[in-house]
Amino acid sequence: MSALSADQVDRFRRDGYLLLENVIPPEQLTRLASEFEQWKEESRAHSEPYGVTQDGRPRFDIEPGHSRTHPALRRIASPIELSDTYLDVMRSSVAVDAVAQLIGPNVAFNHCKVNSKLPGTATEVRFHQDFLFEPHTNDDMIAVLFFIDDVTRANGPLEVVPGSHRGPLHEHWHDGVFTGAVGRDVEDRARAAAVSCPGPAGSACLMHGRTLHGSKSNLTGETRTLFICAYRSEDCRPLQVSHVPSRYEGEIVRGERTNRVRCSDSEMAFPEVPTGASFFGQQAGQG
Ligand SMILES: O=C(O)CCC(=O)C(=O)O
Repeated sequence: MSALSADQVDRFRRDGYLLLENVIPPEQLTRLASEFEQWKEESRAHSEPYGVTQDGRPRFDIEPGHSRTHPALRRIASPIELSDTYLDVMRSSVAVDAVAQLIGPNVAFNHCKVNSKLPGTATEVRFHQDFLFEPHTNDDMIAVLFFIDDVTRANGPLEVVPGSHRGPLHEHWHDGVFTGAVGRDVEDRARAAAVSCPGPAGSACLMHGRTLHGSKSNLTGETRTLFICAYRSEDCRPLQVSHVPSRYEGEIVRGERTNRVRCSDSEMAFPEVPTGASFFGQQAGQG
């Protein structure tokens, strides 16, 4: 049986995103949440970003203002290298079957991270398009945002501009610097057109790599944590080193390896993006 109905496929193609509920089974959801809780507790002992990823940058990122009594762990790069639970979700979720239906049949894993907004933290993500952080030979790329907590309109939900994946790629360089975000004029228009994507814990939002998106800070006393996994069609190849490196990068998660490369028919700008640019920036988009 297909993971998505014909109507869901049409909606994804039209809007560039699709919310699916009940994607993570309850037991797995409990494990994801309790492992995140453990990482949050460990973060109390640190006053600087810590841990180390494949390329030597810190794995755990904390917001300015983080303290033992007020933990503000906001990002974990590639948690699948620390946790079999997260690795299993990245490989085995029905959301990956949905990705295969949309851009498959052959699908490779790109990268993943946890993005958390703990109560009383300021992290906001400016509007951006993921493709600009990770230029590829074509744009068959989908990020799956798994909801570890309930995501409400007030706790900093993902906001997307429906249909923007069919529009242009916008400049993310401003005054000679890669800011990880679109310019203020594009952002104003994006904000006016954006819709938010709330949903219960256990849901997943599938988002096309060109879709304009961002999110505001969490104004509530409830944590909002997402586990974000990015996938690509197997014939879609990275044009630069991943900004969130992983030893699983390129693993075939559905279908098979063909070693074919397909280049986009359309004209696309491939900007030069410094490795890791803005990944740890507070206000910029995160790709
Ligand atoms: O955590 C969020 O709210 C947004 C995440 C995002 O924009 C991204 O990872 O590209």
